[in-house]
Amino acid sequence: VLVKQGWRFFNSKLYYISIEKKNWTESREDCREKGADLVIINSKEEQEFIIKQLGESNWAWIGLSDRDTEGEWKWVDGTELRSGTGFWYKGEPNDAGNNEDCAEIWTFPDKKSWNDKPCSYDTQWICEKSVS
Ligand code: 2F8
Ligand code: CA
Repeated sequence: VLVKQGWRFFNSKLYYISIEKKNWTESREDCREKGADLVIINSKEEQEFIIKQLGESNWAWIGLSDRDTEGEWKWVDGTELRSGTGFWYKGEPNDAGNNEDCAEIWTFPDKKSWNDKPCSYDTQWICEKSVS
């Protein structure tokens, strides 16, 4: 389900939900042009807020990838996601086809969690920035 494109406010941060679709790198560039970056998800509350904004049965890029070192998931601010943490769907990240280095968030009724996907797929995305 598509939502209205634009900024929303949550816990002192602004979140941009795209309706357009771009690959992970171009999505990130769009965020940076907006003075933001792809979203970093630090809590269950933030995860749930984002899921609500995206609407059901949707998916979007988040600011997490293991492009530098396979299996080492890193946020766009350079911090590492400790292995065994985060909100991965069961069996994910599976690096399907040895080609899945970018993370998306799923909002399917039975799968509200993260998946790794080829970075080249055109996908909606979510930016986050501080309120200044
Ligand atoms: O079953 C999980 C699997 O589903 C898809 O592959 C069939 C996803 N690929 C894309 O969305 C491109 C995989 O990333 C996912 O692991
Ligand atoms: Ca996957």
